Amino acid sequence: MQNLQQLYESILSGDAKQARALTEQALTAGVDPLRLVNDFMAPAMDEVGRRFESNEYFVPELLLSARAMKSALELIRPLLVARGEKPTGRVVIGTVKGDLHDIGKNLVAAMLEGGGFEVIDLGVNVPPEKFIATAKEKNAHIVAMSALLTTTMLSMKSTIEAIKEAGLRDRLKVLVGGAPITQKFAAEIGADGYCDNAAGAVGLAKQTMALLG
Ligand code: B1M
Repeated sequence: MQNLQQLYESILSGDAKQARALTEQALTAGVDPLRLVNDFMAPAMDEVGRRFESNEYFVPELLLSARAMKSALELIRPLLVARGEKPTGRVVIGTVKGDLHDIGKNLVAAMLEGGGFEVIDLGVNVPPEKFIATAKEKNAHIVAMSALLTTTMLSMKSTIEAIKEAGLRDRLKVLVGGAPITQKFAAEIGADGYCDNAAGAVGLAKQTMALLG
C-alpha cells in the first residue's frame, strides 16, 4: 500500500505531522495497528539507526525521527491497550539507569496492558532502588527492564543483584529486552526470561506467570 510506504518515509525523514496523519488514515481504513508498527514504523527506526551508525544521520535527525515515531504511536497505543482482558498479573517496567530510550519500552508496556497485565511504567533512567521500591509497594509479579545501549545493559545485572539483596528474588520474576540484549546475556545475568519484540513479551510474561504458580 502506497500510503504505508509513506509512513515509513515520514518517520525516516522525521516528519511527525505526516507520520501521524498517515497512521490515522491507515487505522481508519482498518489496517491492523501491530502491522503498522512491525512492518513500517520499527523498520524505519532501524534504518534511522543504520544511518546514524554510518554518519549519514546525527543526533538531531535521531530526535526528529523519534518524535515522529512517538507521535504516530500515540494513536496506536490505546488500540493495543484496548485489546486487554482481565488482569493477568502486575508488571513493573522501566528503561534502566543511564538509558533514555523509551520507544521500545513503551511498546512493550502497551502490549502487556493489551495482554491483560496491570503495568506500572517507571519511565526511563530507572535506578535499581526505584525498581525495588515500586515492586515491593505494588506487590509486583514481574520486573521488566529495557536497555538500548551496550553501556547501560550492565545496569540490568546490578538491578538483579539489588533485587536479590533486598530479599525479593524468590517472590518475583525478572524479564529483560532491548536491541543489544541476547538470550545468552539474559542467562548470564540471571534473568528469568528474554525476548526481542513487544508482541513476544506478552507470551513470555504469561509463561512466566505460570511459573509463579
Ligand atoms: Co540512540 N542509540 N542514542 N537515541 N538510538 C541507538 C540505540 C544506537 C544502536 C544507534 C546506532 O548507533 N546505530 C546507539 C547505541 C550503540 C551502542 O550502545 N552500541 C545509540 C546511541 C549511541 C545513542 C546516544 C549515545 C547518541 C549520542 O548522544 N551520541 C544517545 C544515548 C542517550 C541515553 O540513553 N543516555 C542516544 C539518544 C537517542 C535519542 C534520544 C536521540 C533517541 C531516543 C528517543 C526515545 O527513545 N525517546 C535515539 C534513538 C531513536 C535510537 C535508535 C535510532 C532507535 C531506537 C528505537 O526507538 N527503536 C537506535 C538504533 C536502533 O535501535 N536501530 C539508537 C525502535 C524500537 C521499537 O525498538 O527499542 O529495540 P527497540 O525495542 C524493541 C525490542 O528491542 C524489544 O521490543 C521492542 C519493540 O519490538 N524490547 C523489549 C525493548 N525493550 C524490551 C523490554 C522487554 C522485552 C522486549 O522486557 C521484557
